[in-house]
Amino acid sequence: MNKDVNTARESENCEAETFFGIPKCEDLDTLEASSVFIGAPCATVYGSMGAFCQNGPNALRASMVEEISLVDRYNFEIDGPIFPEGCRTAVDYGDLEWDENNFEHNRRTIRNAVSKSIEKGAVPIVVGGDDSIPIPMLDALSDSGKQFTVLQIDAHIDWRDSYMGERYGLSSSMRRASEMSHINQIIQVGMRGLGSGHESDLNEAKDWGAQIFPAHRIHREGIDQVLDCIRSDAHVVICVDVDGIDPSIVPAVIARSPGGLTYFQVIDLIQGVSQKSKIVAIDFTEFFPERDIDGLGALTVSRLIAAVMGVIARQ
Ligand SMILES: [Mn+2]
Repeated sequence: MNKDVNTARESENCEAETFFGIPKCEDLDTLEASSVFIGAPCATVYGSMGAFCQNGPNALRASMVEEISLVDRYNFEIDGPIFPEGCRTAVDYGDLEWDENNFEHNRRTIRNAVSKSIEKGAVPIVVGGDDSIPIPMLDALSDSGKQFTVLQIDAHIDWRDSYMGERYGLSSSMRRASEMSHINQIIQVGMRGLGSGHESDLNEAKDWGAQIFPAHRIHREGIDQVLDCIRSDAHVVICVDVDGIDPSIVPAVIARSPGGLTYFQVIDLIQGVSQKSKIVAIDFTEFFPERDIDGLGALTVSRLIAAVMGVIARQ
């Protein structure tokens, strides 16, 4: 099938109603799905940076417009159609409303949406927004009374106690996770280069028991060592900061760092978790469409999210 170049260009700019043409969910009280795409443009921002990822969810929806007619085709990443017959599909809840000056309100809105989704038996796929989004998402899990494993994919460890006077910002997500009594394991994958953290942050992460796999170790030794850390009865929350992926395929981030994970290392990690244990929630953060190159990052991240929907539908 030849695609008309002009048609493709036009669709890049058009507004997509939902991600990948999946049904829209207007009310989480009536939610019936395997997973739910929840756009979260903003949680807690640093004053000087603003809500720089606010257009992330819509850019990812727009990048899948050309693919909507292919939703029932064979997807080699997951060995079948995204939603095989007999599986519940995913739905799109749209974007949560937010206020750039009221972070507590944003966090409460995210927390409530995640909590309600889980209560309804759907896995929340929370699409940011910057990397402050995971904090209210992880907080919402305490309602279940269970213990959780966090698997973070990121170029950075995010263990700052506070940054620019803010404790709930994007540099502190794993530090805040470590303080939650319902989180008993943190595995971090993809670290490299220079971030905002100090050596003391890394030492405190290790002292807590965080299992840290820098990107170079993943490239040398593979991902099985990561999956080996996860117990088969674990409830796993996956936090994907898309700067954990290599900037050659996801240039749409605020600080590109060479040597990141490949598309298939990320897919295999997520699929491996699902096959071994259970994914209970996942987020994709730090997708910054204004820094993208020819829609390349949007293509990579939206294809990943589509594959994740298929992985979760099979759980
Ligand atoms: Mn990061």
